[in-house]
Amino acid sequence: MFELLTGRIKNAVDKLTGAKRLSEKQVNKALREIRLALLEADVDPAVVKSFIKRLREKTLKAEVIKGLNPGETVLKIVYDELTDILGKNPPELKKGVVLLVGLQGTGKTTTIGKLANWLKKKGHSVAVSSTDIRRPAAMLQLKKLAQSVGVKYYDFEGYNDPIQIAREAVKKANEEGVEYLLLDTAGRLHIDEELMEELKKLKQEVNPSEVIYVADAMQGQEALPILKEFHEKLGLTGVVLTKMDGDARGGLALSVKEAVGVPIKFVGVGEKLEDLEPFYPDRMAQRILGLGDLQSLIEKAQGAIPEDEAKELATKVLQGEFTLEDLKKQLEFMLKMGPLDKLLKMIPGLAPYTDKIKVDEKLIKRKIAIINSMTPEERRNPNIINLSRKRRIAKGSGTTVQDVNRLLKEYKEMKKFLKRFKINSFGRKRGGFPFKFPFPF
Ligand SMILES: Nc1nc2c(ncn2[C@@H]2O[C@H](COP(=O)(O)OP(=O)(O)O)[C@@H](O)[C@H]2O)c(=O)[nH]1
Ligand SMILES: [Mg+2]
Repeated sequence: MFELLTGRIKNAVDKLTGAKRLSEKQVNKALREIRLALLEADVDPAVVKSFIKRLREKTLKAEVIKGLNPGETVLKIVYDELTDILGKNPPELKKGVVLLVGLQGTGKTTTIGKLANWLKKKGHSVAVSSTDIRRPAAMLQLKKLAQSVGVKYYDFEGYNDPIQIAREAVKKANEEGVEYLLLDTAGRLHIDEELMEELKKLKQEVNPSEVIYVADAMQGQEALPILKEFHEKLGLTGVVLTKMDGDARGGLALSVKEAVGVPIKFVGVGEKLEDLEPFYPDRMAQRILGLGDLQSLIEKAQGAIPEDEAKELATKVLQGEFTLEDLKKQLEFMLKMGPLDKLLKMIPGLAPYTDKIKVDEKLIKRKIAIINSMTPEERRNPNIINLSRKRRIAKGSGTTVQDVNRLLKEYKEMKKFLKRFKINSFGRKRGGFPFKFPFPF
């Protein structure tokens, strides 16, 4: 979502490289480009204005930082300022009743499912309930989500008073001692008085620890005035930006904190339960500047692959003993980490190139199926696989002999590549990318 911005900012500061000192003329030129890039990324114009103003003041005052060139110096300043407008503090949810509010269809119910999942994984006790009496289907939607996450769902089917539901849900949560009660609310297509009154009363009733506004990133700047109104009436404590996986330009993410004064706490990046990321301003700033987001990547990797297994795999790779069994593990690991293109964007330096890397999960699944259809002996030593075995394997995995051949060829190439890698010593940069992707996507 920030690809365009990433490329443009980098371009602007790259031009500063080579100069010994930051001249006003040069700085102005770079800032002009950054300003345009931000506007094109749909950042709120008022936010852009104050951002550029601060950048100019800081940049002109700045001495070139020791060890950095002028371009890098400015990049560092841009990074600090970006972190600032993105909100500074890491996200957290205070224990208690968390009220989710927003317009219809922005992703409130889905986000409750995702948040419940996130909190549960962190070891918290969670219950969810819905005050959305306007659409019975909405209650059922939340009930199903709660079931798949495995958290308590307080059922108030047939009730027709949101306030009463909220009161009883809070009472139940207190009795059962749950740490978080996530409360869903009804939305509307537009702001209307009736909804605002209902939400105000709800807030009074439950005395929430958090009032979270769920905004659809695809709405762009149009979301800002609505957000402001919700904030004035309800006193929001945070924002979740959903649908950041779509083609939203990211401008809203950069505008919310500065324009409304409420921090973004999470972003939704897909329809599945796992598609929620805590919003870390510093990491987001790194990502926007194309510096990658290593921390998020590491956290994801740690969740997806047990540490022992990761070490074992790394050792094998280093020793050049990379079997088809290991390839399978790696493919499974990729699936668990979620959509690969999202992941690749987090790798430093790769962000501007990820559009060119096509990722096909179906293909990965097919490859896993092929390896699954081999005997353990064949996985250790694929040379023994003859044509008749290839036919069996293809049949067993629902693929063709060509697919099997392709996988074996790719495996051989990977192995060759890894051997070379080993000789060149792990991690040493040889110009360009520190590594190439020999993987089959
Ligand atoms: N692609 C994508 N879709 C989302 C995301 N969050 C929610 N949705 C979809 O948006 C639609 C509306 O979501 P819902 O939770 O019912 O919205 P609500 O009316 O605010 O409760 C559903 O089809 C969701 O699957 C997201 O982060 N990414
Ligand atoms: Mg809903």
